[in-house]
Amino acid sequence: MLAACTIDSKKPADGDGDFAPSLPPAPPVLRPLPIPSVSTPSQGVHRLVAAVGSTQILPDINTTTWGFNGPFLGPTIRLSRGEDCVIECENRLPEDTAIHCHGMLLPAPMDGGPHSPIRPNETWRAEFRVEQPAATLWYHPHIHGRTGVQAYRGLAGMIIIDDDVEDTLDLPRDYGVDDIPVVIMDANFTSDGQLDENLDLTVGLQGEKVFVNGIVDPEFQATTRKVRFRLLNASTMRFHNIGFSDGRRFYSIASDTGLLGSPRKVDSVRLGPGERNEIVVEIQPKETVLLVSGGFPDNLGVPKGVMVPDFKLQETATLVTIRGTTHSPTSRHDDGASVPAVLDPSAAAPVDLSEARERSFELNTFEINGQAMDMHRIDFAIDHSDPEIWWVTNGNSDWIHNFHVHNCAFQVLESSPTDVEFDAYGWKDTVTIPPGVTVKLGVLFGQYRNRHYPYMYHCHMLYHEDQGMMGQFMMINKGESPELDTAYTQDPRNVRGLHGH
Ligand SMILES: [Cu+2]
Repeated sequence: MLAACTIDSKKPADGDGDFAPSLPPAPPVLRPLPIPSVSTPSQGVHRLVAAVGSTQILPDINTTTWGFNGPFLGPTIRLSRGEDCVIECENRLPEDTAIHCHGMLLPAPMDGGPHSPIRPNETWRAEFRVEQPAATLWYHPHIHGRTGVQAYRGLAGMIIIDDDVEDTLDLPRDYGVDDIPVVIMDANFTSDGQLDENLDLTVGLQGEKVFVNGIVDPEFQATTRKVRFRLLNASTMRFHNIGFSDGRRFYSIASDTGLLGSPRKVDSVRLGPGERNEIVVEIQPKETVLLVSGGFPDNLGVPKGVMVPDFKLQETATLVTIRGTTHSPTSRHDDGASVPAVLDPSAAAPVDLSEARERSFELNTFEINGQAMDMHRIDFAIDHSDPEIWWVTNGNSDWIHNFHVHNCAFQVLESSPTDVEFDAYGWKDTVTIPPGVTVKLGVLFGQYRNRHYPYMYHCHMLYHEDQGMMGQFMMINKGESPELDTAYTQDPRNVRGLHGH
């Protein structure tokens, strides 16, 4: 049995009051925070249609974007543990896509990775049983080489899993009222208000404008004192250090793949691309406070002057202006911002890794263990049902990477050597790895077997992933050997620019 997480000893104490962002001026025009609709299954099927549309990310400017069931982003898919679910996605885009449920434990053919392309005018179907705890997950494209630009254009949506443990806790859960999805993205705009897709060869598609649920400068009217925000960093490359304009403390209650064992009182949470965190904060009647991306005082370990301007690690942005109203009693959660002292006890239980197989991964721009992604190469196969220990090293001395593994949940057991703070609490599927740092992960996998379809592990900075920073593993039965039966090659004729060129 391993000792409990040792990472805490290297970090400042929780909520130590050092979150003090210098903020940009107050936004001039505020619009109500859009709340993505909740998908209603039709005859048991959650149906997504990916298509080109037009939306006003910036006020009064129509921008051509991509979305599911609408011009930008997609509906929130709400699922319950134990449920048999069906998700269908129709591709009305001018090029191939693929839809991956990020953080979901499911059979490899349902994983929606690069081997499950959806050709234009085709529909792809995923069927699986939800077999994991309550969590905030999301769905996004995963077509090899085009994931970054497709996500940048707006293809992303939230998935909320409910379960009996979460349901018994006194937490805000009235969707759109006191339980608020916060999908954070960024983009650059051309002079005529279109998405600027000029690729920066250092940082890919990373934007000056940061926006939430599809618009810049949103305003949220809090009608209860206790509000839960489900934070999703859906940026393709940008890291966010998220807190409040007055440095107030709040509770972090969940990480990527589920509730924490107990809440953490903090003044900021750090999210790399793809990561999630659920927070609960108290909002006073009639007050105004900003949810902000506050920048990283420690540059996430990136040496000053090297990549700092490019990665925007020092830049701040207002995410949401929050106003407390007079608190009409619309919710039972009107008793201040206390949260249960115990959330999910099983999340805190140590995992027996005494028999765990160990693997090592070294990340270097843009390779993993010295190899770039090859759709035809299976990097390794797992033929047992035990947890594994993965040692993941960022071999770059001045680049960050953000490591993600499909069909699993992991704990960050140790990290070395660093004084850099990054969010490594609870059960995760994606972890920031600062330059030169090694993390030790205790990994639990979904237990489906398939010798024809792989799962992916990759850097979730989507430009890095698209450049080949990805590998493939299979979950197979003992004695089997992997045999990829798809030799999917993207048809270059299907890859077009946003505006048809
Ligand atoms: Cu990377």
